[in-house]
Amino acid sequence: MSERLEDIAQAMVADGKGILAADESSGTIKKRFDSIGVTSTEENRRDYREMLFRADEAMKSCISGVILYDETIRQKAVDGTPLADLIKAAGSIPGIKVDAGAKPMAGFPGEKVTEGLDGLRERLQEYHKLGARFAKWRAVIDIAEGTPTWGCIKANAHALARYAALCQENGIVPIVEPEVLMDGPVATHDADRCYQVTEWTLNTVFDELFEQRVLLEGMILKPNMIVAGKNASSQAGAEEVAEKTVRCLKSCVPAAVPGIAFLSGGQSDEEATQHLSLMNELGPLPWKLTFSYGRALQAAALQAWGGKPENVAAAQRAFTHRARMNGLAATGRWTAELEKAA
Ligand code: 5MM
Repeated sequence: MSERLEDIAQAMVADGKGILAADESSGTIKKRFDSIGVTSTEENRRDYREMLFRADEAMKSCISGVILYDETIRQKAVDGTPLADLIKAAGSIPGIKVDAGAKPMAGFPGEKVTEGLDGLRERLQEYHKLGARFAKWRAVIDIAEGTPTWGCIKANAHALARYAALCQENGIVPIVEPEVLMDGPVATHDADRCYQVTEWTLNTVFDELFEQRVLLEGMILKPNMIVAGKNASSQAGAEEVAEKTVRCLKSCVPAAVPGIAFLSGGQSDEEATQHLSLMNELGPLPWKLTFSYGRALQAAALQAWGGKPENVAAAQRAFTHRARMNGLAATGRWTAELEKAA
């Protein structure tokens, strides 16, 4: 495979393919495992992720890349094959989460700034040797009374740009993820407020990317969709979400960016798929629109697996189904009938 940033970025958003976000940090994967009554041991985490990466049909046809956590990129499958090699063998690209998490921001009560720039150059060099060709850094912007503030948006956008520049220096495509939360502690805002905050955030992020000399052709944007908060009294319909998201992105994201791969953020599996498909139906668009889902790709598989080896085939079927539906959505060809037929 070509090592050019532009080529890697294009491969990450190849037609009908998207990204599997399997980079849950230890705390998050524990929560996921708690929900199915499975203890979060290193072996269980390995078994679960190996099950996903060995789902051949899904991986080969629909998954262009997998975002891994530090532990996972170093882990070996039961037969001794490095998990990163399983991903490569399926024709998919291993990626790595490199941020150190969103931490309370000093002087900004209730807001967070993502840390992890110290020593990042050296970590990226090591991850490159371990097979990673793209990375991910997630900034978290919460909407509540009086927040977000300019100080918080600016600090997060600056860190994202510094991270992206370091990635590119080391031959790694940065996924730039500024997530405006739909499921924060309050989350009663409507879709228009989400639009306003997302527009503000994206414009700030692209200003900072320009200032840090980030090559837009060699990056992928991972944004939220324009949706109401999960506790809002009224939720936007699917067409409205698609129309507002595309309008917001068109006004903020330069056409030089090869692709936009959404997070699911707490939407149901089917909503995340339907929204993506509807957006692609609004084309032609200046960039590819695809998925980089965590929960919306894994929830059904996690339930089906339940930590039992005898459920591996059923869990792989559940994952393959979601991957196929999202692969169709990435080209605007998903329908509710196809969902049911399967
Ligand atoms: C898979 O979850 C990722 C890591 O989260 P933590 O660092 O909090 O453990 C997360 O960044 C994820 O990649 C994105 O939010 C997309 O996942 P969803 O579930 O929102 O589609």
